[in-house]
Amino acid sequence: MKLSKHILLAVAALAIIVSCKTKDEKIETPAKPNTLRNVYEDAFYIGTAINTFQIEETDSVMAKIVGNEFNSITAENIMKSMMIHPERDSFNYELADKFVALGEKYDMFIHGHTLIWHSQLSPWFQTIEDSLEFANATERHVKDIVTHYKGRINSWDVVNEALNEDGTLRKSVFLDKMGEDYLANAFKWAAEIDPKADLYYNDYNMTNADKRKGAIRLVQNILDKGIKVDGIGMQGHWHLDSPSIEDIEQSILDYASLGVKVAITELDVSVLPNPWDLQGAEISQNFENKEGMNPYKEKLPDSIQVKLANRYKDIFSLFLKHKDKISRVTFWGVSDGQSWLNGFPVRGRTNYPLLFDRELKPKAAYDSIIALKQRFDKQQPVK
Ligand code: 9MR
Repeated sequence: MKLSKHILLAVAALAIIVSCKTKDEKIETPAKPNTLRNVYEDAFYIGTAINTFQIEETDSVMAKIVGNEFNSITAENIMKSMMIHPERDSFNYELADKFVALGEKYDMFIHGHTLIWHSQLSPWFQTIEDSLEFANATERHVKDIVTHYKGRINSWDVVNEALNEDGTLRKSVFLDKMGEDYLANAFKWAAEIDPKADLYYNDYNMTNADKRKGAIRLVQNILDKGIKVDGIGMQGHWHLDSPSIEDIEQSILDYASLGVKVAITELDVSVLPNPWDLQGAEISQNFENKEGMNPYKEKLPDSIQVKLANRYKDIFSLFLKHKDKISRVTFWGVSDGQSWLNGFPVRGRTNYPLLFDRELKPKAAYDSIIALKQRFDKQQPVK
């Protein structure tokens, strides 16, 4: 009698344990919401560029979008030399520290933009006459910043936009003072400090044949010196009809053939007229706002919304096709209201280049790339 009571108790306890376990298992594996970062998790990082108000999470809706939708961040402006190293002898890490902390809070891949760039350059660089002194100050610039974030920033744009459109080296204070060596040295200095961080060369118009050849030469020269370059960043400031998918594909293949990763680092698609056929992101170019240049002041017509969604779908189909070569796709901002393309190459326009609208609602372009990946997953053979 006593024994059977014990057996009964044991069976009951076991039943409770088993039922709890089943419950726990169910709790442990809730379906992940279909956000960009979740849906593309097994393909490549999905990133966004963020500014101060996003870093400080002042808008709760925006903060939710950044945290839920993206698993990589780039600072749109606050890590440029002018901001982070304003005086020769003083660095200003306050905002950049908050940027990195935000990325850590959301378990993100954190990208540093940018160590060496001729634009938004801290004025003190231009005041150094002596070449050796300039090289030493530049070395300190690179090394101090990389040291500060060692082990916390996952990849760096070591050099940004060093090329002209014909593939030759852009005239800049760095080229002027240090010669071509500034390129290899910048990569060498960064690698010496944080060998685990991925080091990128980043530029716009990387689909143009001459510039592409120039970029390949530039990176190959550094690799030939035994200095590491981990990746090439194609910025991706594109338009509804250009560049062609074929040119984008050829560029991805050409860059990957160097044995480096390819990242799409600043993706946006302008929907506005581009009468000068201007490509890229040369910010010294700015034109007057002439009649007809700002056709969608109030609202984007449905027909263009659909065109944009299809363009994004085509671009992402290509990225998925080459996902083995692509490390990260980063949008240059979260919402249309934030985009630099409202001011370039014509000031004061209303552009619609991103995935979230001015009210922070996901656009048709957002739905199209989510649906694309879901279809893609269904077609993949189950391993
Ligand atoms: O989006 C950035 C914009 O807010 C700044 O005013 C501009 C100033 O240089 O830089 C923009 O970002 C650029 C990036 O740092 C490098 N590639 C081109 C981007 C668009 O100009």
